[in-house]
Amino acid sequence: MSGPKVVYFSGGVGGAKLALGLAKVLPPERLTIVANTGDDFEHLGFPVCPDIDTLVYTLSCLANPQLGWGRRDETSAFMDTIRQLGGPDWFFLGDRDLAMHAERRRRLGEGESLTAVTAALSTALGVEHPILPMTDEPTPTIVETADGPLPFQDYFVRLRAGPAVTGFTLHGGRKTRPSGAVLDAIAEADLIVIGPSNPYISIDPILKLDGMGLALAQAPAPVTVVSPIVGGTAIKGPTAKMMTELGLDSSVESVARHYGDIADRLVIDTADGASAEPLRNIVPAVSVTGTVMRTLEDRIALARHVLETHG
Ligand code: FO1
Repeated sequence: MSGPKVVYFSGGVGGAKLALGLAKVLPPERLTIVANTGDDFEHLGFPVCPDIDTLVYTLSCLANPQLGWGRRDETSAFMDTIRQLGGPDWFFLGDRDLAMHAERRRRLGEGESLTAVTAALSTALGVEHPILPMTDEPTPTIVETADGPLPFQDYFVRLRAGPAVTGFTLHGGRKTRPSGAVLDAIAEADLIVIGPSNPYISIDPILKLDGMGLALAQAPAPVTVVSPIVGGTAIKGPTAKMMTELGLDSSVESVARHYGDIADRLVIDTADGASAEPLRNIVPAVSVTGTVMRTLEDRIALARHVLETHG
């Protein structure tokens, strides 16, 4: 069985777990992964693309299993030396990871698109499934907070997602188009899956690209959303905290309302099973399964559930 043609929208660590599960059950020609690039930034002169790299390292089995981001067996000579020289050390760039950014810098400098660079680097590391940046244009997410606007990584890493969030300025406030490769993949898909990533900072940057709403509306594929909220909280990251700060309940109902216009199906965790019935007033279909992915088997089981409940 080759399965449906799936396009999967993903942020970083949480999204990458299900990406790996899907990659284990679908061949490369049946799965296209679209990565958020709103977290990307220039640091120490290098173009850093955290969600792309988290997906690449996860699918190549090179990811740091404790952190979920960065590489396993990493060393820190570069960062130690930056610190010694009085440079910024709040954002960790491991020695092996640094090579990724340096090679990306070289290729971008030669005029290659981010899509082409990502394909080359992921293939070189043994990844067979296509990972597409959502766009080739710069799309910085700015987090609006009670302390003022903050570039994404300043908010997320330097300030440890501490300041209270009041909103987001996506794509640097500019109209930004999805790449042609992303639009082609969506038009050809049998199923679009939105991963259990943060809806505001990981998925909205993809969904709110200029022309994405039309592309999804015109695509024949239904949209399945996997809830990032389990039992009122997020497994990882500040999703639940953000919901509260934005005046929302941190609940599967808020997830359903957030995606209400585009979701055909919502997958929720067994911990939220009692909410399934009322949620059907917000999204047409709701399915219940274990969504917490601790092991590779969990990831594969969730991927199979997402694919089996399709159609
Ligand atoms: N997250 C951290 O919490 N601290 C870091 O120093 C850090 C460095 C880093 C370097 C490369 C990379 O690809 C990711 C990195 N991340 C780090 C993760 C990243 O900031 C976030 O997890 C994502 O942007 C959110 O999806």
